[in-house]
Amino acid sequence: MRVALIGAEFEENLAVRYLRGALEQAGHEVLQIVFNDAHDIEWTARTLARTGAELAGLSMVFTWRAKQFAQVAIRARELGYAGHITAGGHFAAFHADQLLRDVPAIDSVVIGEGERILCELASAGCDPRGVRGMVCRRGGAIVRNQAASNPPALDDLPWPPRKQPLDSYLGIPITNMLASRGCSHACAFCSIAAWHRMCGGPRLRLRSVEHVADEMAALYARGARIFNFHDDNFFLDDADAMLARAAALREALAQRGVRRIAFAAKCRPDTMDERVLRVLVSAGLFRLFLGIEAGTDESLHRLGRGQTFRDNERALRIVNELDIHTCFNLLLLNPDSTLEDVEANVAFLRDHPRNPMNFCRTEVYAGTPLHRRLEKQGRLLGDYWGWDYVIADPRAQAAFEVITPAFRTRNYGADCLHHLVMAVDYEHQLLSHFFGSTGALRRAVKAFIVEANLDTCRHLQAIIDAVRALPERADRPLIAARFRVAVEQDNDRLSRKAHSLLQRIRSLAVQRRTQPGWVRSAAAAGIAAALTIAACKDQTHTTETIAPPPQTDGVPPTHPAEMAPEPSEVAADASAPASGADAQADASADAATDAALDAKVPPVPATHMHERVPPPPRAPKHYTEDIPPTMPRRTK
Ligand code: B12
Ligand code: SF4
Repeated sequence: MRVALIGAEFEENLAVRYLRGALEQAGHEVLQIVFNDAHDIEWTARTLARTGAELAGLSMVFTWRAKQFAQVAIRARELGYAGHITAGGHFAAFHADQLLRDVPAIDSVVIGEGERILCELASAGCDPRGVRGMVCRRGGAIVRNQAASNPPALDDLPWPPRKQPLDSYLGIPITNMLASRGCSHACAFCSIAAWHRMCGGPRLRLRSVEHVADEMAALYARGARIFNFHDDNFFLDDADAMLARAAALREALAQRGVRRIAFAAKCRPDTMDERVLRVLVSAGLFRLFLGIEAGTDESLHRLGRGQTFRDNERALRIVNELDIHTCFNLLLLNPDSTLEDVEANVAFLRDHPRNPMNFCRTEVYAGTPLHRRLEKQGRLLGDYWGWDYVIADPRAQAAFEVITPAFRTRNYGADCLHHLVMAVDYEHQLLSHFFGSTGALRRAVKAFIVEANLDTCRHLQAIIDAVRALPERADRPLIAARFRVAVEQDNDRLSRKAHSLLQRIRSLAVQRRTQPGWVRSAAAAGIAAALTIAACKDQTHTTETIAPPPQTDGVPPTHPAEMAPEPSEVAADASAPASGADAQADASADAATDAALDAKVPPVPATHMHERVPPPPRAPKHYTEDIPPTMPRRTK
């Protein structure tokens, strides 16, 4: 059967690719349609309508994009698509009844991991009635079939097909992996814990070390040298068991001839163990996404994180001592934040400025304890396409209404400043790992991270101070717009620095790769072949993006960002903060930067460098090896 799978693909979408692997193994022909942007609804629907696929699967994982996927289904029907449309992924599964009630274009919904269920649906000729794990319409009613369990043995699943050719950074091919599914924790805001509760079965399933190493070795043979692990928590709670698993992985990779690689993983601060990290670093670990989430015990408790402020401090100290590129996100605002707590979180950021970070408000996802609590308290606003809420403390709510629009271009979108900061540190770490950096470049990179973070703290503190002094009925959109002017001025200045650093990093990488001595040692380390394979590939982003808060259709508050005047409208306003004080603020930021660096950043032996070679080309916005948005290949 011909099956079309429609999903986002910002890196390699492992959800879609695992499904594709299972369907292809069962003998089906799969067309993967990449749908990354609301502007592509029409193109995606047309492409689907032209495929002639008997079965179409929508990967509705992200809540904030769910409506766009529904629109694709509706538009494809208008264009005459007559195949069976099923939807899967977190959003679809949590809202199966609502989707089937409200979107007639969708025929059925899959609850749970879809490999087996989708194959059964295809073998049943797209008749969902006898397929476990499906919800569908029958007569006028919505019927929920018997539940299906998630695949218990991950080693039995076929490997997901990867991009051809692989993406690359600094010319080094990168791919994405999973060594486990699920998570043994249960944070109040998290979809993952809720998802595994809904799907049943064990909360955490591990692949065997041998199976992971086999897949990595196969990808290594294809040229992959950077492995991005998407496990929700790569580390086990039992540190001794994790130590054994880490050592076994290192050993298994060595036995399979996997030499110089770099891999990235996610980690909770309280499951971090220095012994484990040392083993993993020796196997190639170079990057961690650390679940800091909040900078005070009060917030951590409210978020149900089960970790403390001390765990966060300890974890940051260890990763920085081991020189692992580590970034984190802070849920700066949550439904019960007080202004004092927001300020304490900003103080945490100010005290820990060495790692790239971003921050946002805690969003509410279906099935989570947070969702249940707000629902019980009658505080949920909006609808299931994107829940909203008002923070209980009006001053914290006021801070949110000012911070979100003021930081829109600093926090959101692939090219925002905080992602640029992550990209600078990420690429520099890769440079150091594979080619070697220089002392001067390293110092410039680390100083830049501190400068950008302290600049963020300075603006946040200014907003908190302003909010504290505001009368209750103050015009928040206007105040937000004034702060936005100030933040965006600094965005421009810092973005220029970021791009200049990226240029230096990329130039040095290109230069090192072509130096005769380096080529010899790269050949010895097994990197040269990978670089040859990647020679003409673009880069994609590795940063952890954050989605903006939902734009509520229903009850207030109207989203402040929508109401904020453009910066140009208020730029001339003499009372706008910071513009006159820029030089002074910069000087104090510089002084703080220097102090933080002097105190903490270890020196690196200097080697020689040159900076003349142009950087590699930047990534196109869309990509798939099957159907790029601008060039539909297959028609009926
Ligand atoms: C990798 C990843 C990303 C990558 C994107 C990868 C891509 N798609 O290209 C990046 C880093 C870019 C990213 C970004 C974001 N992410 Co993210 N991300 C993940 C992560 C860690 C792994 C996804 C994955 O590969 N899973 C492995 C596969 C095998 O599992 P799966 O996705 O569940 O897929 C199975 C089932 O869901 C089902 N299924 C899925 N689709 C379909 C379709 C059909 C037809 C069927 C039948 C079945 C089916 O079958 C699949 C195979 O078993 C998940 C967490 C997680 N564990 O899933 C979060 C997660 C998906 N992300 C999440 C979020 C919130 C975001 C952000 C909004 C960040 C933020 N905090 O603001 C951004 C938004 C991105 C964007 N611009 O749209 C949330 C989604 C919550 C929600 N309900 O909306 C998750 C669940 C994390 C969480 N803790 O809550 N993310
Ligand atoms: S540790 Fe991470 S994946 Fe696990 S429940 Fe908490 S937020 Fe979710």
